[in-house]
Amino acid sequence: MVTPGPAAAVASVPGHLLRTVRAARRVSVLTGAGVSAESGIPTFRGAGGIWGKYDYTRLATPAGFSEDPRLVWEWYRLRQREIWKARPNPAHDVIAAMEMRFEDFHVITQNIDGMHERAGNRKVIELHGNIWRMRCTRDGTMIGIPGPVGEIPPVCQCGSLMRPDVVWFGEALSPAVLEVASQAARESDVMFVVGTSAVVHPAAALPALTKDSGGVVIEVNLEPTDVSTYADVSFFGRAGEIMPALWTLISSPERFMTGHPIIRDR
Ligand code: BJW
Repeated sequence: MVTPGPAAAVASVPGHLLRTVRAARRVSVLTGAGVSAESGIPTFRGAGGIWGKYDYTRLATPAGFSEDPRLVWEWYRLRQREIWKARPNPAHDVIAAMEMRFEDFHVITQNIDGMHERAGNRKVIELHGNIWRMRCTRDGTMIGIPGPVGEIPPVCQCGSLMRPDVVWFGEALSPAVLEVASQAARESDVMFVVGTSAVVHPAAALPALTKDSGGVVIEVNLEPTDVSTYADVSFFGRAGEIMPALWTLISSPERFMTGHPIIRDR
């Protein structure tokens, strides 16, 4: 069987959706671990995923941190080293280019790796924090981390333990951050949902806000997710291939497309 390449796959996008995306003013992209997979940063679930190898209750919960802060920091230092070596991939690059093209654009990411910023995005809403920040467990003092941490566990000037500035299971997301993300989702003419299993809430509910407000949802993932049940279109393939192919289609001048089968209405 011949599998269609990414260009052929995106060429099946209905003409009216393509026109909607081209005319869109307010666009958002919700990303998950899959967008960074081709940069060599592991995803959480599925084959080779982090949670298949590590116990999240010990590493990504407040109770796990209280129990063994050194272990948790060892794990974050390991991931910092991995992320430090990684480079943004073509999917990150396209998402950075989108910010230049659309008037009102937001990246809403569940990732803590800072790769969107490294690719050039400036309007990034980080739902689950950032691995390159830590905060004091006593007074909340925030400190940027310029590279993988050395001594662990890091300690604040006040003598208290520092923790990674990320959101663990059972912890509330920042209400302000969640409100900005929800508003962006509700106001988006188009939301792209890239590389997320869409199982972790409240992030997983954001695409439905776009859909319920009359916006278009376009999904890019290796496999179907809950979002696929209501997305206007889902592309199944690698984000680093599908996103550039989609971007070529979206940014090609309409006049070259006249009469082309890809803008035919279905
Ligand atoms: C590709 C690809 C390629 C691969 N190209 N695609 C029951 C119902 C609803 C909610 C709950 C519930 N039980 C418990 C909850 C709450 C819980 C939750 O949602 N749990 C679910 C698992 C059921 N949520 C929380 O606890 C949240 N907080 C909360 O609800 O607070 C309430 C509260 C209110 C008031 C007071 C107190 C509390 C917090 C969630 C925090 C999540 N944290 C983590 C760790 C962050 C830090 C860190 O990274 O170290 O966030 S867990 C992990 O999952 C990480 C991710 O951001 C998050 C989402 O994962 P993501 O990004 O979707 O990755 P994967 O691996 O799941 O999927 C990758 C996808 O990419 C796959 O689909 C692949 O196919 C695809 N892919 N390669 C394209 N090349």
